[in-house]
Amino acid sequence: MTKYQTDVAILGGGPSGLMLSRLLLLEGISSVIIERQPMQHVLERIRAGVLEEGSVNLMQAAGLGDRVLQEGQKHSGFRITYGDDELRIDIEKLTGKQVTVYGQTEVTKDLFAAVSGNGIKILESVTDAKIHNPDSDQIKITGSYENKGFEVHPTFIAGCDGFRGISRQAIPADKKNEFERVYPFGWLGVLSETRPADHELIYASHEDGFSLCSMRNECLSRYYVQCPAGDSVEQWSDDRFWDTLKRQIPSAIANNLETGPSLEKSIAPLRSFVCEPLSFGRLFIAGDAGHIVPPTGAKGLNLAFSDIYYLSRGFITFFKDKNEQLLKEYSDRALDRIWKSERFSWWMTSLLHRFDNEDGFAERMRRAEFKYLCQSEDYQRVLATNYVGLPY
Ligand code: RFL
Ligand code: PHB
Repeated sequence: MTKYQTDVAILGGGPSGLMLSRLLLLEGISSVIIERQPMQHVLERIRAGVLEEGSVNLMQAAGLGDRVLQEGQKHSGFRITYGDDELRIDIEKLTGKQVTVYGQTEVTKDLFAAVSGNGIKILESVTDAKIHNPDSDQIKITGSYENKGFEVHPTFIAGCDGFRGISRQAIPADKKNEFERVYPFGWLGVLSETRPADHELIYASHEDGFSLCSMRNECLSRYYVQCPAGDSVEQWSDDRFWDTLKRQIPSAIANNLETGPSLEKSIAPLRSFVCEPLSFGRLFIAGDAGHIVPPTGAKGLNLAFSDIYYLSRGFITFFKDKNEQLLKEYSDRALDRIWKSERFSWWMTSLLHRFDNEDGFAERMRRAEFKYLCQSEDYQRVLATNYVGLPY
């Protein structure tokens, strides 16, 4: 049995856990990261692509601004299309801000490089992790690492273990409320070594379903099409994927689309979910462990980072100033921002996707909303303000 003593035990080595560990490290606060997967797997997972200014600022505060500022693409707008009609949302003109296209794989790579080998112990490929006594000072995590039992004895636990992790389950049922919407569709994502459809993102609404044209760099594209919940990637040959995408984006863009073999293909189910509160005793949960948004608004990773900002401030004032106030306020502060992003992601999803068994009324509402957006700069500004990220 190996025993570790630390200030904060961090469950999960995804972007939330790594960012927290890094911010604490800079303040001389120790942490141990406990991750179920091999870190190589975590580093290769292809997910988010769009960073809010607040997330880039947090990368800079973590001393990791160089690469994201150099290699990230600054975008000052994106397009929404409805059939062959299109509207460009000029986010820079409307808000004075831009977003940065920089893949989650790159974010994770930067964070991992800053954390590993800098005195942070990362227990990877851990099995059977368990949280004990979260509401007492006997709090600990046990599990198995490299076929040997371990115990981590921290002052606090940060549950950054994603939607399917164990930390949210450690909050007793009568001490939490969970709110959920499961959508009847998912996103089929494809990464391909092709020139992106455009230099900006295109969110395409079509009567057959939603599509998104995104990118990672000038020769690497990321595309998504709406697919029924429960579909598997085996049902989606590359040809079927490209045919669907081309049908659902404006014909002028489809006619010039460069296609090629998929480097990666995966299906993500779409869900809205929030757990209240985000803390129990000495356990604090953050990122996807506490909430999920559908990816339509590009908010998941950005919300995870704003949680980590609030939580890191809480731990730092506790360990530096012996002041627990910010930790006590963590859940309320984080939830206030989370619910606004939940609202925005749900709204974007409803506007752009097609649901099962819809009647003509739903489509008319969607069309009216698109037309109103086209005509009202005020409405566009509301969209743009949420897209670039609410302040924290
Ligand atoms: P993660 O990334 O799920 O990491 C959690 C980690 O915890 C580990 N774990 C455990 N470790 C120990 N013990 C256990 N029992 C454990 N159980 C789980 C897991 O192995 C994992 O390594 O959560 P985190 O760190 O909170 O980060 C959240 C983000 O990954 C997520 O919100 C985003 O990817 C969401 N997202 C997007 N967010 C954006 O801000 N902008 C986007 O453009 C965007 N696009 C997306 C997305 C998510 C997508 N999918 C696949 C869901 C596009 C897609 C398609
Ligand atoms: C992505 O590039 O993966 C991406 C971009 C925007 C979104 C979601 C995903 O809203």
